[in-house]
Amino acid sequence: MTITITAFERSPDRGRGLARDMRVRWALEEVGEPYDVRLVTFKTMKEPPHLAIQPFGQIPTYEEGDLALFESGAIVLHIAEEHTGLLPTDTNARARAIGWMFASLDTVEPPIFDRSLVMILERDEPWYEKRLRSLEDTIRKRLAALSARLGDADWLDGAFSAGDLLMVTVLRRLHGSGILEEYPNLAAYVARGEARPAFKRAFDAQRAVFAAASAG
Ligand code: GTB
Repeated sequence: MTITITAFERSPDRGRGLARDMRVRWALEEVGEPYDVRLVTFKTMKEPPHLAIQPFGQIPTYEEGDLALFESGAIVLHIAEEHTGLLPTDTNARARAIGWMFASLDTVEPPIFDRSLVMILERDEPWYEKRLRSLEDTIRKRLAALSARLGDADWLDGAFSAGDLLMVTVLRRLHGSGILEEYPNLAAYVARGEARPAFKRAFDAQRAVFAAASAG
């Protein structure tokens, strides 16, 4: 059955692969599943056909036969559960890998995402500098803990898993901030993720969408 995901017709990240369809593309590439992409605009994503699949009017979504899913974490988990390669088979190791998926989305991503938002939306507000500093303090706390846990390992818990896939997509959002480089093992971890052939295929595919939109 054909898998169809949704992505921005013209991503505000200008092809840097920071929007959340990137993690779904990457997961599909890791397990070798082909997929189609339905591109949506900021207008069409708030209209009834898209809202029927994604109640908050966001991307990404995932459709396959009778199944329609939203929330990038749930989509990546579904892909990982349906295929081999993104979750260990051992029950305890699998539970730990899923734990890392939640950690990336619940514990590490919120201050990183808020920092980006504040930098776009609150730059002219009187509280801007203080709020930015506070978010960056929180980010550093999270990265220091993550860095200590990763140590010299390649991945967070044994073999590369969906937990690493999500964590790398979250940390990539810090590119250009200088913060990631304060933790050399995390910078190397992100580079290791980005060097995976599946990541490169996913990245090129989303960048081609932006290039086509810019040419048109
Ligand atoms: N929790 C949901 C999930 O994980 O699927 C969140 C989905 C979400 O935030 N989607 C965003 C969206 O559709 C795109 S990815 N926003 C439109 C809207 O809410 O109206 C977030 C994103 C957007 C832009 C950049 N960027 O420009 O760098 C990066 C990430």
